[in-house]
Amino acid sequence: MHHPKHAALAAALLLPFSTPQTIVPLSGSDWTLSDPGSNVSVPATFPSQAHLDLYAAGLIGDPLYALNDFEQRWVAYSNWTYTSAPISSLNTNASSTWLLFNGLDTFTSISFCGQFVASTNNQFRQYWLDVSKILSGCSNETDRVLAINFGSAPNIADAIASQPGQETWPYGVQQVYEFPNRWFIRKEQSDFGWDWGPAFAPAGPWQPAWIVQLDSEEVYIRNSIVDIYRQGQLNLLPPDQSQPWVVNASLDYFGGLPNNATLSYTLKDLQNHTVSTGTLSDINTTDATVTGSTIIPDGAVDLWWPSQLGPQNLYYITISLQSSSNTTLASVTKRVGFRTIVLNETPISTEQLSQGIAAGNNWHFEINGHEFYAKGSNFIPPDPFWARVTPQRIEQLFQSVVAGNQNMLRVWASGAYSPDFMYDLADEYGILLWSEFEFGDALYPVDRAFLENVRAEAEYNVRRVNHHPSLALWAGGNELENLELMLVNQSAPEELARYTAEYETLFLDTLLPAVFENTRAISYTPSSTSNGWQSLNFSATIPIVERYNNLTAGSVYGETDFYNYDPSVLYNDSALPIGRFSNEFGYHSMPSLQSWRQQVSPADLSFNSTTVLLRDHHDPAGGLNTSNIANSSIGQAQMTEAVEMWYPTPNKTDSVANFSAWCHATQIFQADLYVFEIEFYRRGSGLPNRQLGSLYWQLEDQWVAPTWAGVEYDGRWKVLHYAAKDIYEPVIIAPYYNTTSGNLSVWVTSDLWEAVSGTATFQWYDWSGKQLGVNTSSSVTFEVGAINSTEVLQTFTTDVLSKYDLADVVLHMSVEAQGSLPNTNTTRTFRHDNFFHPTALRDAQLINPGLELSYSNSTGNFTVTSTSGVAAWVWLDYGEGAVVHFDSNAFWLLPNQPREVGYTVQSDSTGGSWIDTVTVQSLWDQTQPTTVGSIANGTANSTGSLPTPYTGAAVKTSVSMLGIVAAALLVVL
Ligand code: BMA
Repeated sequence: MHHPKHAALAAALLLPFSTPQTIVPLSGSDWTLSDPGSNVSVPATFPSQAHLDLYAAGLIGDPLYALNDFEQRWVAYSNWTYTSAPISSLNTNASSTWLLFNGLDTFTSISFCGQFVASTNNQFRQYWLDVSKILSGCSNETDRVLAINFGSAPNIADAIASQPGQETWPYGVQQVYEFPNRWFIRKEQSDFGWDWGPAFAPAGPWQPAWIVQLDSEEVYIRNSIVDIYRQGQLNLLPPDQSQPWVVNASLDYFGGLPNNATLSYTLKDLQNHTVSTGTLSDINTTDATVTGSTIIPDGAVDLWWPSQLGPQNLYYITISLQSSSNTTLASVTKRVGFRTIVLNETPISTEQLSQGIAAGNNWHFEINGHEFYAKGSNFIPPDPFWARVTPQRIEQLFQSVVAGNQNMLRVWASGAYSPDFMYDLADEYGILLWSEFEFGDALYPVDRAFLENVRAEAEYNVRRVNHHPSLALWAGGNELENLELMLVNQSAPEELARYTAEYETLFLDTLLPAVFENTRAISYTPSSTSNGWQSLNFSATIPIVERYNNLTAGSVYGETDFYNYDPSVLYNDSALPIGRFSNEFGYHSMPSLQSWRQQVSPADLSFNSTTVLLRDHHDPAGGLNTSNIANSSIGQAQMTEAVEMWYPTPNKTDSVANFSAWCHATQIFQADLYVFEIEFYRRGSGLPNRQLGSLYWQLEDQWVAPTWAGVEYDGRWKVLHYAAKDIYEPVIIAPYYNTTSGNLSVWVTSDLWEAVSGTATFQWYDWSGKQLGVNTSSSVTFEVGAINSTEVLQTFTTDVLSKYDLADVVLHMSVEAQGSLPNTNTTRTFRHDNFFHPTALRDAQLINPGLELSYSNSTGNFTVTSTSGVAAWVWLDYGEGAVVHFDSNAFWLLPNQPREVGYTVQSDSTGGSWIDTVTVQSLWDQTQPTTVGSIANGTANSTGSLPTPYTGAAVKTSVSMLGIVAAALLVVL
């Protein structure tokens, strides 16, 4: 299904080609970075950002190391100039010469041949600047130097904020992380700090640039849009799937367009067979665009589907611009897919009501006319420096996404618009990208200049990425209606009307047209999270009227987000919000010891070391800096409280082992909480709220710090990513428990598109693994409808467990069902296991399960066996130097039921010897002063305290990567 070569091919095709233009790419290493103010001048690359070149030149250390987030502030407060070497190979006879920048971060003053060209002030816009006159007066080749001066974004943001008459907002509305005033500037908002990241406010030419030279009657296509939709389709409304496909294409050009130009197209499959070809009709030409459309003959193409819902069929479309005499002036090739994706927010219909769905409005996605359950997470900028994010890194991350049974990512709103290669990879892997304009957790100015700047940014990006079938939605921004307007209402209720009107000026009057005037295929919602639209009327200039809080009791609307840092919410169903879709929820956890070692010094490896505290950016009330460490301890305190409330508290003799055990314990809480929430949301697919999506916060990290991520900075999976993979299986079984009443029910949930029948089985144990004769059914057959849930057990623990010690009972439940994934004909067995324990694991009578681990060279699998009890949260760990994803991990084991575990190596600098560093432990190990075979114990050796040797089954003592003897429980068969 996946063809990596296509990404490279698509990237190569992005540059439009045409006849005798001169196109000089500015990418390369012929650049210098300087700051006259501080006398710095170093070699630079292009594209880049100043920190990266300073780091490469050895002038600053690794920005992500230790406290460099604070110590490198001077870089953000300086102005940086990127200067090219003299640009040869320019054609002095060209009729026009242009500078084309795909992204400048952010405030620039550009000069060429020593002459001022232009200033720019938006990281997200494309700029094309006519320098013909300057070049004609620049006869000396050595003078043809391009210099781009980047002003300090924090300084400029402050200067804009203090302009007389500048807009202000009520107290507490604007979320400040490290540098203030981010809402005045069009730059990645998290560059000024966020609760999961550092604040570098980087500057530089972060995207490629070119010099383009044209003859008269030559054009250059700087951007284009291909919009594919069903005839008659309107944004936000489910289209008629029996209608033919319309392809609407529009080219953005500069240069001299001859009169009466026309457009034609060729559609090819990936094997280069022509599927359809013809001319576009309804040609409309302006001084900047040429637009036309056509209908693709019936049956010519196969549909594109998200991961696990069908194949990812893709095609190449070439749009050619022709002169009246039929010479090709320019052409653009884009890889496209044929699908409809709609965010359906329509009122609940009578038919839906008769199915038991609660009144209100829908809020779910439909792919090719089918409802589906959206499973996924939230994507944040994968690095504080986009200029160094490679397609390989995104591909590795996306491999984790699909391996984790996810089909949708919400590309969160305060980073940068995703590069084309990211959409290309999402097209190939079948990952829907809910994409957002870059506004979040603040209200924004609405002066004309700001709005015009935003409009240009939105148009460029909407048109640039619209052809990707993975594009699922445009949302205006993050937490605007549910948080920002609510904060206004709290601190200045009398101003709510004014700020709501301003909110609409930007998010309805400005951004909505940027979507709807360019595409019919993609839905728009002004805010994630919201209660959806109240009315939708395409004869109005702005079709959407938002619902806000016009809610009818008993009805269900919109999406929910949920954050509660009181850890007692775990297992408390009544704490969770009931909506149609959950777009973010979460709790932070610590990264692994192996990750910490990559970015902090050995001396800082303790839970509350100053460095660790200052890298915890959660809740920095009043701002974060080295002098108010107290603020940073809020996040650490929340994680500590969660562990202490629910699990045996690690108390290892060795300090590094203790640090590692604590990091791991916070990850178990995080995973437990997310699993509990996902189980709750998924069950809702069969309840009146007809819940159809859960996207947890957050997919991945951009440095090593306590955050909400499930995938660490180098790609290693936290407990969360394994646990989410398990609970995002198509068919799951899960317990729901009310501690007060003792009401225990177990439900099967399926997101397959056909009803499936199967068997659920139940067996109670004590922690030693002895089966208990608890009076509940041992097996139940069931049928569960398409994207639905059904109860398979209901009992009261107060009743059936009255004779038992609640701290010594565990219920194992499992489900087996026959079915098939959508759009496949293969029937297979879907299986899932789960465990229920009526008390907190802190109070449970955990015993040493006597875990054994072996590795078979012939199968390439590990085998884990519990020899003497029920093992909770079994964890396979491995040393630094590799990134390995086990097929399953963080699972529970019953005694003497070995589990084989395969793995995928994502990267390996150990020459395969990571296998010797693999260890296994379970929650019981947290109760021990030392952890058998853990990597942390290897370190303990170096400080003199030997780990307790394992004395169970035959062991091979192996040498860990650090050259230290670790009692790895490894038997090589
Ligand atoms: C929500 C998100 C992010 C934030 C996360 C964790 O607020 O939208 O802005 O990072 O929760 O606090």
